[in-house]
Amino acid sequence: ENLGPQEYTGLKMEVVEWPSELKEVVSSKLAGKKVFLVAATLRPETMYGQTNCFVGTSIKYGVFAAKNNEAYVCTNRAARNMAFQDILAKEGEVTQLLEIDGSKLVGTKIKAPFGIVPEVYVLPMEGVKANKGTGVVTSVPSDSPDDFATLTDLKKKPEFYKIKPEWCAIDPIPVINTPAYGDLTAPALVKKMKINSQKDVKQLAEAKEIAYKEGFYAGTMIVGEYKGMKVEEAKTMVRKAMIDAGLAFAYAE
Ligand code: A2H
Repeated sequence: ENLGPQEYTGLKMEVVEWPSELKEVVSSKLAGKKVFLVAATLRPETMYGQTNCFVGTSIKYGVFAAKNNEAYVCTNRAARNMAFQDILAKEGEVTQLLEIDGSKLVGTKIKAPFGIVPEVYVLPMEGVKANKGTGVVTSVPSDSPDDFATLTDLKKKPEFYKIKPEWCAIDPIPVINTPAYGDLTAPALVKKMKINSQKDVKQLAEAKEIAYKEGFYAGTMIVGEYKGMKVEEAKTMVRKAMIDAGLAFAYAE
């Protein structure tokens, strides 16, 4: 579907607290490392509105050695791509310190770089693809219909999804105003298009397209350092600020 390479922003979400089930193995295998879940995003300017992060519960993730005693959680496939972009510890080499099932990552508390809510939780999403980006998706329900539909599902049935209600307690945060849909573009579109859940993949694909175009070409930032600026201009500036702060890196595939 994409011609040419996709230029993502790899967002570094530092682990603040592991789920109790992982604490022992992490303290023996990752001792002394700063560990980050790395989310691949095309919308760095929306990161003020992160409410959680998504992983696929049947996807296998690895923890890979990076530079400066850091380690990154992502798919093995993404780690290989990163190694050849000299993002990991040694150019061209992949060192996996630990393997973790996606289901076990759920409930991890992480930092949300540039987020108005500074710490969020890892939650399950059905549509996360193992063969795209890093397999980790940061969730911005204000501007991503997929994220909003999934978060709404989780809020309705936390027991079914085996999550604690407090992990999905944050509501969408206004970040961008669009003339057509107001301050919460994705929730407005999901409502208008009568999308009921993350399983409505066809309508969600359409909503995603509309939200993306509307946000990018007609959106205005309503929070953060670039408040008042057009999204089209703010996008590269937010991205650069994140990279300069060591909270993100360029990642292509
Ligand atoms: B975007 P493209 Cl606010 N599986 O980030 C499923 N979705 C994935 C993924 C994976 N493995 N890896 C990344 N993504 C999501 C923010 C966002 C995104 C907003 C609005 C739209 C949007 C917050 N989620 O994407 O197929 C990530 O979600 C719509 C274009 O490579 C990433 O950007 O074009 C986007 O899909 C990459 O999609």
